[in-house]
Amino acid sequence: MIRCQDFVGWLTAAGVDFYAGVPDSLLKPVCFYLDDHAGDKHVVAANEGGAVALACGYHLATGKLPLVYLQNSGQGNTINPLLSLADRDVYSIPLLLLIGWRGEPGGKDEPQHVKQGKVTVGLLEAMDIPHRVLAAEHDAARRCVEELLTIAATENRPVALLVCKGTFEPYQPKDQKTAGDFEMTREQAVEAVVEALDETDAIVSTTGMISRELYEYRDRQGQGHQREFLTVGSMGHASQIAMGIALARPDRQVFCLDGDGAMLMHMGAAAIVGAAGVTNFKHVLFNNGVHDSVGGMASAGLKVSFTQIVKACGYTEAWHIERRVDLAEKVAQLRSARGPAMLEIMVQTGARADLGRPRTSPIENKTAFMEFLSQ
Ligand SMILES: Cc1ncc(C[n+]2csc(CCOP(=O)(O)OP(=O)(O)O)c2C)c(N)n1
Repeated sequence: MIRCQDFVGWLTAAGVDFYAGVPDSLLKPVCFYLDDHAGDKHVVAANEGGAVALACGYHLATGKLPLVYLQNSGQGNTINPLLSLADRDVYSIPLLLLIGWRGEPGGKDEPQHVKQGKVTVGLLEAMDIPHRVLAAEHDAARRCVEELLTIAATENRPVALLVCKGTFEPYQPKDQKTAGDFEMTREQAVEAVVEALDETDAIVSTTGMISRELYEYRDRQGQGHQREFLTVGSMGHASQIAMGIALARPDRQVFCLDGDGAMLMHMGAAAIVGAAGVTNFKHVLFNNGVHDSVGGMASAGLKVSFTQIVKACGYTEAWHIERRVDLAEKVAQLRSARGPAMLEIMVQTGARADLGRPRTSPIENKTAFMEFLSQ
């Protein structure tokens, strides 16, 4: 395994001093290390395409070679700026992509990672991006990094390092940046919201632990999983899925259970929901100020006012609550409001250590959900 300190040391020696990305569980030690050591030269971006653009901007201003980190789920978000901005046929900008390789062929992973894992290398090849798998052994890893950085710098082009599970040694962050000191856990809030809904209400839940907590809640209640669509991949798109459903079924209340990291990832969606005035669209945002599902790296969630943003986008109502006693009443108000409307619930970071994962397949989930919607 490689120590983050060594890895970042090799980068620093080659002149890399700017880092942007979206957190990933395989890259957790590096993300936290950068947070502790890179100061304002480390930006957690809204999405991976934004991270590439930030890196390009840094290069334009300094001539230096920046690093962009991401989970391979975000590879799609990078494709446009990689091909139409950084590519040698356009502005020819050198940068190093550090990609956590979920769904690596031969290993076992969640369904949303399987296809992406298979095509990760093929996509890099199609984009003509030189790449290596980062070796887990110190000297070999240093050579990988140095070789790629030399290619990037001499040929002025993006290059990529693929990171397999267990490549980096765990890193203990200096201070556990628990974002806020809130009363409710996310799981308690998810349960209380879902409990207060009607049997005909449809739910679209976001990527990560919110969906996992919802799934377990239904299991415990013996209620089946037909009432919710779990957005297991496609981070940031839950609200547009919910809007599509809400437009097609104006007779049903449609609830999007979102996370702050996911909402920030494609925040333009709020403008589209608000401008369209989708009255049966109800947005519940569980804001813990971090990307909890991949390890708890900070998002900008506590630094922006989601309620003001969505109101400015045309939502009719937007409430913000922190206390458990306010929850039931506000969910009832949200349910009866003429939307689009939002309830933002501030929650603690972290989850139960024994939180499970859906055992039904995505296609089973889709089939049951479509059947539920057709009734
Ligand atoms: C495009 C994309 N980038 C990154 C990821 C990895 N990922 C999965 S969940 C998650 C964090 C979600 O954070 P948030 O929406 O705030 O919810 P929380 O986990 O804090 O409840 C990330 C970064 C992904 N699945 N897809």
